[in-house]
Formats: sequence, structure tokens, C-alpha cells
Amino acid sequence: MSNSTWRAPFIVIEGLDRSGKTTQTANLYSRLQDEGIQTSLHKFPDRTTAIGQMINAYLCSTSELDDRAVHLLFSANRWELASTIEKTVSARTPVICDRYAFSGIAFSAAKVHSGNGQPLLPFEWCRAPDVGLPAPDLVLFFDITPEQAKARGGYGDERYEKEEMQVRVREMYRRIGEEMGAGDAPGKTKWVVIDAGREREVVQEEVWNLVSPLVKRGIEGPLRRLWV
Ligand code: NYM
Repeated sequence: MSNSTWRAPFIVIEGLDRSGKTTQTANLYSRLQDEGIQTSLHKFPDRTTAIGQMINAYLCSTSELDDRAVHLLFSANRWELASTIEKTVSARTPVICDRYAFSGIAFSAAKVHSGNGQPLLPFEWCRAPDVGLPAPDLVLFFDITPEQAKARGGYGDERYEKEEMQVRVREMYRRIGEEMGAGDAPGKTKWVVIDAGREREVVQEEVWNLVSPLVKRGIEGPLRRLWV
């Protein structure tokens, strides 16, 4: 990163539950530290803020919230951190987020009416509150089949951790990825599907090969905005 128009990258790790996303994110973070690259790591939902605590109670089923209300809380939880993300990359510290706006759309748009199985919230409605958030330079989507998730011991106890839901979430991520495009054009978010069903070390290497050049080289030009 040689002159003032360069900044650090903003990288998002997305994925299905049981895809190994959190482990891989932690591994990436410590490998960057080992190379002497200080990185700012965030996780969404950020359960530490007041909004995050409401989300946490909902996910743990200790509270009930309207589907629209909780969707907006997830988005507000990102907006709480938007200016921090911007300032951090401008100060040339890379930002890595475990989940972001794509989770917000995928999980909410995958919800269906219990009676007739019809979508509860339109896709575009789900995307709207996140329009204008800082856009990542790179998204790694950790993909895993429901069969592989089952072989890994199945899902946990939180809301959404059910096979039928995860199948629909996977389909939503596919749609989001398609709409993002391959993103190889300069200045566009690059969306990469990672086959997370492989050995942990293989996935780790692929992640490193995608992230480390970006982090070492930096990005020219300002952070962009999502979907504007
Ligand atoms: N989730 C996460 C959403 O439904 N909307 C969002 O905007 C975000 C960021 O929360 N099942 C869901 C996906 C997960 C759950 O995430 C908690 P994690 O990574 O298991 O803590």
C-alpha cells in the first residue's frame, strides 16, 4: 500500500450453519496475525450491543419478535458498525466479518408461512434495509450440502437450525451470489463459493490463497456501498 488512495480490504465470510465458517475465520485471523498483519475481526450478529442482545434472545427463543422487526434489528446491528468499518479500512487495517448483509437476506427471505409454505417476506423487502452499507471487496461463501451438515453432527438448537430451513437458506444464498455476479470487474464485490465440505486444511489453504494477496496488496479507491 504505497500512497494515500490505497486502503485495506473489507472481507466477508458467509455460509450455512455447520459449514465451518467460524473455525475458518478464526484460523484466517490468527494466520494473518502470525504474518504480522493486524486485522479487525467482527461477527454478525454482534450480540454485545443492546440491539445484539435483543437478537440473541430471539435466536435462543427466550423472546418472540415479529419477523419484520427482527429482520430490521439484524440490519440495524450492522449499521451500528458501518462507520467503524469504513474508518478501519481507511486507516489501512483489513476488516474481516463473520456474516454480513447476505445472511440477513438469506435467512429472512427463507422464512415461510407455517400453513401454506409460501414466502413470508419478499426478497427485495429483505434487501432494502441493507442498501447503502459498506460493500465488501470479497465475499467467501462457505457452501455445504444438508447431507454433509448432518454428517457433521447436525444443526444446533438455535432458531433456523433445521434442515428444511437450511435448504431454503442455501437456495437464497445461491440467488444472492448469482445477482452479485462473479465480480471480477475492478471495483465490484467478488463473490466466491467455497466448497466447505472438503478437509479443513484444504479449505484453509484456499481461503488463504484468496485473502492474503488482497490483504498484502491493498485496494485502490474508496469503499463502495452495497446495491447502490
Ligand atoms: N442471521 C444472521 C440472520 O438471520 N440474519 C442476519 O442478518 C445475521 C447476521 O443468525 N443462524 C442468523 C444466521 C444464524 C444466526 O449466527 C446466528 P451465528 O453465525 O450462528 O452466530
